[in-house]
Amino acid sequence: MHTIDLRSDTVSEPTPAMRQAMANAVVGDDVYDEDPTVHQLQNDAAAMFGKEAGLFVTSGTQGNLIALLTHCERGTEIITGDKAHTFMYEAGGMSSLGGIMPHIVPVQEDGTLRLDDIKAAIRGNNEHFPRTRLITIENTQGTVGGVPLSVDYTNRVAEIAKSHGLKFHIDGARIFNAAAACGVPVSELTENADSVTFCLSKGLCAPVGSVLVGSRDFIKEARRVRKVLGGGMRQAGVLAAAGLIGLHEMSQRLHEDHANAALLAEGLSEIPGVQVLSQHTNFVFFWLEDNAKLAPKAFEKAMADHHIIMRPYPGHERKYRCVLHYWITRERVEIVLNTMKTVLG
Ligand code: TLP
Repeated sequence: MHTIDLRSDTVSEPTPAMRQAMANAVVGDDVYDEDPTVHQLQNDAAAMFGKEAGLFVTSGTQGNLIALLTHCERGTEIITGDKAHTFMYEAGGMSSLGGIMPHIVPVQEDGTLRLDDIKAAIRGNNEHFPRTRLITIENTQGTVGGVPLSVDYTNRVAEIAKSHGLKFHIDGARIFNAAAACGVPVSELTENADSVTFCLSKGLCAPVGSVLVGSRDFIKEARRVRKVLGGGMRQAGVLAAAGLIGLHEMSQRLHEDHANAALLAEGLSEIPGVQVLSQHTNFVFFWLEDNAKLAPKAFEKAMADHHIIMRPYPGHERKYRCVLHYWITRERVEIVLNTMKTVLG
């Protein structure tokens, strides 16, 4: 990658090893359930997450939607964060396609939903109310800054779900970042969840795809829902081959991205007109102050002239999100900092 694109880790491109594996992938028709590379990815993911089965899906959005549609009937309700990706950035799919109502509770600055808020949102048995079916959390929590949620917190939410007969889904788009930050295997963060979606195409660098994991029965049904959504893929082993490298190799190096994020945050804090708001895992948020030498659009243009792409967070003109990934090396972080010093100095 020639430009330094800090908008998201979704822009990360496949590594040379991935391209090689894709070229050599053994494939079959996965709608016939005959693609050995997809099988391997699904089985390896399930094993790593401590679940019985996995399903290769096209995206994180599709994985979350399939999970919700599989767990919940029409007219039921799920409890989710008011800043959760499922609520804010999935185009209302759970409602338009599944007839599912989101019951939102506030996401706290530390990325959690208050346990009391979750309990209070669970509907009682009253014919006027929709029925609560599921609780979902997001780990890492993106909108508040890529904050990792702990094993202890996750287990507490799981306990609430279990004691009320509810399903528990984790949007683990970046759960390997959470695992790296918490210093635990990913299975510890997912042990008590009924289902988890995680993305191969963000920090793990695969070009396409996510995996949904859960029980054998759940995945069997989820496979049908994926078909309904037009998500059955044919020789998907070409994509799964890259995913396998993401799962086994790239998942083990995310602490490097976290260190680079810390380096970026530290450097940004010394630049005039820049206020660092937070740094967690591979996310850095900063504020371009009113007294900065350039206004947002001019700043973005000046950076783009140096082949560096930065964008404010949707709906926040001066709040920028930088997301670190494999292609943003330490040297590139230094280039970003030096360029910003020149542009804003
Ligand atoms: N997030 C994207 C944008 O959609 C905001 C990003 O650049 O961060 N869950 C979480 C927590 C996510 O951050 C995302 C993508 C998804 C699910 C959806 O994944 P995709 O893009 O594969 O559908």
